Amino acid sequence: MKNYLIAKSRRLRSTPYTSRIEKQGVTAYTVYNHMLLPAAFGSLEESCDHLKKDVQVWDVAAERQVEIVGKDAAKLVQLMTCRDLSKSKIGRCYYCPIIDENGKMVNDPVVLKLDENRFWISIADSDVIFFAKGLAHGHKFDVNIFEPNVDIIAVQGPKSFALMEKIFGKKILDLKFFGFDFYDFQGTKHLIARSGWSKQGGFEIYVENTSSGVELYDQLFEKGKDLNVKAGCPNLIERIESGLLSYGNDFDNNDNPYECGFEKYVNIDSDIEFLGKEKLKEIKSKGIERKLMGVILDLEKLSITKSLDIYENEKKIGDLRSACFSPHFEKVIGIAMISEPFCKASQTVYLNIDDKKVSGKVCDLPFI
Ligand code: THG
Repeated sequence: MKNYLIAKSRRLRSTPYTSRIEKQGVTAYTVYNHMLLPAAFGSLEESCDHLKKDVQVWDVAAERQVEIVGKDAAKLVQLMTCRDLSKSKIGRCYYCPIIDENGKMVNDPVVLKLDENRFWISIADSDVIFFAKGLAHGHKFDVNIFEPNVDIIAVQGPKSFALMEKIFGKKILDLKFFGFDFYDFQGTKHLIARSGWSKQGGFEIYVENTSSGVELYDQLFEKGKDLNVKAGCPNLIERIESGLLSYGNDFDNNDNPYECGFEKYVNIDSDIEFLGKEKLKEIKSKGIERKLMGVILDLEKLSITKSLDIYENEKKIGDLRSACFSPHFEKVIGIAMISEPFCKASQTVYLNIDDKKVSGKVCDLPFI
């Protein structure tokens, strides 16, 4: 397949770090929340290896924030998610499915509780801000909703702890998974969370002061030389192996949270009010007819630009939504929506790829 350039414009927003990652050798972009998101720095396999061994700095400014502030902020955030936030604490992050009135997925953000009446919703690739504004207007909520100037730098990989300690001191190591706090860099406070879209450990720096943020970006590379720091980005191989799901790729507004494996974030039995609650109760009592599963294919190369049909004998039983070659498994692995009763580990399946019959097996997520 031929590759094409992406035409840049104001609508396709750059980030404060774009000029830096371009000097550092970004080789592919994707578009996420109407913004450039780096997708590769050369070989995905080499970057995956490096991410598992050392430390990478990622420009993930495209993980945009929707700020909700005001008297009814907590009510609005709770209305949008099926996860019970009634006992949520300031200084914590919460992975929250956002659900519409039909019980279908709208987004799967990380929600940060900044204050009792102030939240950031760190969104995946869909326009949550308009959903939030519509709901707030319809319910006559007293809230202010906007996209703040926040551009996240992620520091990911096993050596991220050593690198962050060099810059912010020992106390950064006290941060618990999905906790956040404020840390000083040359006189500027930055919100830092222990989180990130990899399972290799790390931090996310929510940069509000852009000029301090770009200084910090450069410092991470300066101080990380002996740790073999490299520029990177969310890695397709690592995230599929780890079972980190991607809105728009693995699931979208046609899927419900049970089908996506999000049941532990669905609290239909608590007395909180949220959109789609009755629908989700109905779905749960009927039981789901399909589920996101892993698949391992007898194939050494596959890149996906649309769903691919999955068969068992002559019957279509699902669709493959993401895939990559995994050096760990020495096969193509992928994430697929598979129908009952075929969504069980070791079910054999096949796909037609380039007019060839390719066989594979269903497995549980995560792969690793
Ligand atoms: N970080 C921030 N914002 C984001 C993402 C991120 N917005 C877009 C996208 N990623 C949202 N999707 C996810 C998906 C998974 C996780 C975070 C964001 C994640 N999951 C952990 C897991 O599955 O193990 C922990 C979930 C939990 O608390 O149980 O980290 O990456 N800022």
